[in-house]
Amino acid sequence: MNKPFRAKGAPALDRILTLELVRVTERAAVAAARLRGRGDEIAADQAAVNAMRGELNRLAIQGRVVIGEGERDEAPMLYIGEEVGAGGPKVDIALDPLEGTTIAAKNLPNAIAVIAIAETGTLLAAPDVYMDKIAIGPGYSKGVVDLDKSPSENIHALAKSKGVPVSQISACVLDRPRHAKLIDELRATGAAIRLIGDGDVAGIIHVTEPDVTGIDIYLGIGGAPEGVLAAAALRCMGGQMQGRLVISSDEQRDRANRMGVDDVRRKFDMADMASGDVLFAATGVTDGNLLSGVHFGKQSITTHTVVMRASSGTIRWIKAEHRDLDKFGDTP
Ligand code: VTB
Repeated sequence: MNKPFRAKGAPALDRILTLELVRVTERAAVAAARLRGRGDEIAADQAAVNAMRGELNRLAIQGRVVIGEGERDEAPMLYIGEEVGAGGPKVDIALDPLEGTTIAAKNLPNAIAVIAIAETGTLLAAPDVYMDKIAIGPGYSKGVVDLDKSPSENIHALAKSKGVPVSQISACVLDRPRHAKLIDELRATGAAIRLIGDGDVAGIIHVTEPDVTGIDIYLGIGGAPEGVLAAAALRCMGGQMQGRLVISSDEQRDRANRMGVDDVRRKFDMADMASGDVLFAATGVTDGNLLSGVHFGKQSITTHTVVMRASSGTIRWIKAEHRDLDKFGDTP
């Protein structure tokens, strides 16, 4: 396990917030889960956003959304730069009220509601462009895999370090045409590939528990905001991750520059994307490899959440049974 670290000189986030955060993702997950499997991504996402925003505004923080639902001129709720919270210590927030909108709409595994709360100025303000990512779990020596090495080199290095044949390594990759070459190269090594439809935050988290999830490494191009959320999770759980923006137009480069990324070719380490103390919470919307989804019973609703903190390295798995159904608003 990577040694958890406390940011130099800066006070760690109030630990009370750790448990408060659970309510925020629980609320978003329940709202999204009500619309699970209805084929309507927008409605499920909007329900999750509304619920998360309502609960965030009850938290004793003065929060600023750094990674959110979009940029201010698009006027979504929880836009980048939006101030949230009921007042309190200043924090930066990265969120995705429904990560995996398509998988939720199809009721497939691993849709989650996620949030990270960090010391101000410590999260990478990533523009909504693509990011090339690589991630492995804890227990490996630093640098065993690298974004600048070929997929084949990385798989062989990982297998050697794990002490298993390459055929026992399993990689997680987003199922996209842009990954055709990557998939061919990975297959040529003899490694297995888990192709996922969406949800690379969960995909990256899954590398931290290979014995449970069957995933050793995450590779490929997904959203940059999701990359920052995943980096925040890995800072808490241990492991290694690198990411590099994939810029495909001058407009994207300008946007990245405006958001403070001067060198758009920079290879970000997980600690560059989430550099200070950070709290992270995720609640399952649909059943997944590590988190169960929301279950609606006759008299209660059950949620499953992981909440963790980088400075202490504590990881809590919280199964909650909610009996006061009124708190979730309209009942199913
Ligand atoms: C991934 C995935 C997300 O976006 O980041 C993906 O984790 C990347 O974009 O759940 P494309 O869909 O264009 O490949 C999501 O699918 C949605 O935000």
